[in-house]
Amino acid sequence: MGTIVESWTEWDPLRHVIVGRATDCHIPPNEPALEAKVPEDSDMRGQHGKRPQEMIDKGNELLDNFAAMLEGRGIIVDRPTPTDFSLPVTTPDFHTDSQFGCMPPRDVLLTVGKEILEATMSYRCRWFEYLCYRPLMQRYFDEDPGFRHEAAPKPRLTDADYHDNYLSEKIGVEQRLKWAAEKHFVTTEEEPLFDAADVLRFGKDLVVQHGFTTNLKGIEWLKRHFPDHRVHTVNFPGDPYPIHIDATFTPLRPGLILNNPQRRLPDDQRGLFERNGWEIVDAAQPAHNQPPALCYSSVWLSMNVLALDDKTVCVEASEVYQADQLDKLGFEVVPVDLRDAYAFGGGLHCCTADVRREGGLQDYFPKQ
Ligand code: DAV
Repeated sequence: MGTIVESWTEWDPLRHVIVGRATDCHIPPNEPALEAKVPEDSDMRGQHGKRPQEMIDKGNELLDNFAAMLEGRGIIVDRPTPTDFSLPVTTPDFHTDSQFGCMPPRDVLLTVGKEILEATMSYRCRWFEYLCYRPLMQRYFDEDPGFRHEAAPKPRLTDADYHDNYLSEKIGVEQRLKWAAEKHFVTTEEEPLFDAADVLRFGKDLVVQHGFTTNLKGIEWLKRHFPDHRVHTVNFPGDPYPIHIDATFTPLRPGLILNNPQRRLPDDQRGLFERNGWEIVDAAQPAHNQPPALCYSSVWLSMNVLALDDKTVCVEASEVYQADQLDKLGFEVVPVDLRDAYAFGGGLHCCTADVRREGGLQDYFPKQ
């Protein structure tokens, strides 16, 4: 049987998925979006170039094992085709000396129903990342007459896209938290920008994080692009480096969301969930005090879980507190060894993108 593209939620039964690769992953040279995101005390500051081959090999081994486990459960798994990430990106508007990688398809590809939408992205080093997925998109297009392949307008990413006052490594966490609370993020409103990983799918409702990688114009673009959906803007003031919603707010099944206790959804944004009887619970503490070496993400990848259906969740194997919490909430927990692949772009949710989940379009928030 050929491919069918269709997925409306984060938790319906997973049947077909893309799992990323660590191959050729680079630490990109500095650029405005990265200057703002790489934590001030990170070991990545001042470094760039291809990551050590033995770390890449280890990352690929873990990603391959994860893919094989999913296949063992009857899920179809596809993989991207890495391009040469040592190549620069040059457009009429900007130049950067190298690219990034293709470990986190979740950042680039947004599956909504029968559509897969390539996000604009906001990092110059990630401008061409969609190319790694084009062989798959072409095949899905050939195999599934209902598949809608879409791409958001490529952004220009000139200096006008970034606020100057974020371009310093000495801002300090206090100032960052103040800015986050004021919704002053590194990206300006010059043009629509969004990463796919800032969007969560709840049937007829899409919940989108406004932060470093997605601006209000990007959210407005999504509203116009998905006129049959209700698009809700959220933000999480407790996060000094707000990129991607998937280590902050994690829906697990209808009625239940895990929320990062350091990045709680503000009270005035809870109405939609409360009116419709959804529970938002604090996620368990991460098992680690530090992210692994040369990693962009925080320790909260602990809650970057992948739901295989509304009763079964993949959790990183060392995240014992998160696993225990999910067990107590009634889930079957599938432990997956992935920590040594985090540095290539994130956790279990990041390194996957939905092609098909069973189930049709439903309204989980009838009381708007
Ligand atoms: O907490 O560092 C990571 C999100 C990756 N998609 C964090 C956010």
